[in-house]
Amino acid sequence: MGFTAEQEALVVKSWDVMKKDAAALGLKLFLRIFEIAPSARRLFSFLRDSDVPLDKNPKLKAHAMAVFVMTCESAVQLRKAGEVTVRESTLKKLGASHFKHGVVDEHFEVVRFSLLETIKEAVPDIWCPEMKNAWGEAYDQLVAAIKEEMKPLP
Ligand code: HEM
Ligand code: ISQ
Repeated sequence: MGFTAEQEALVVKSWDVMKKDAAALGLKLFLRIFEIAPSARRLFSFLRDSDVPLDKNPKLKAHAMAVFVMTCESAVQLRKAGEVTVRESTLKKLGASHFKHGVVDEHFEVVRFSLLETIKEAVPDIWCPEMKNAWGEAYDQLVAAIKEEMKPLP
């Protein structure tokens, strides 16, 4: 199925509303993930090596933002190019680092579910099945591109 201009607009519109609350959203996303998969916490070095509470962790927001921003960008590219065109070197790096940190299929599912729930709570007034599909599809295609590169860097 191709990605339409309407789907792109749904993703971009909701991200525009959400980004001013980026810090709170990022925290919510992490909390949701660890509620479902507590063991995933150990994967993140900046959480593992730190005793400060999650909401005080300086790196947490930036990391959570990467997932929102890259999924949103993926939606824009899918509409324009019909495929995820994150720079080749970036995808290789993402694939290699997620491979190295021990990320597996189940983790991608937990993050997908958590991401969609977080967005739903952030934009309840405009949330609809089409919006859920658009974010879900953009995420799936981005993940597929990352998974293709999930091997050690040469
Ligand atoms: C690191 C994006 C899915 C766990 C990162 C980084 C980015 C990123 C940009 C930092 C740069 C790097 O280390 O390569 C994404 C995107 C995802 C995704 C766009 C899906 C669309 C996941 C999933 C997990 C995960 C499903 C597992 C729960 C990690 C870990 C790191 C990381 C453990 C390293 C953190 C550290 O520095 O210790 N991710 N990620 N990621 N990601 Fe993801
Ligand atoms: C995946 N990779 C890096 C950071 C993340 C933050 C929140 C949810 C998923 C993530």
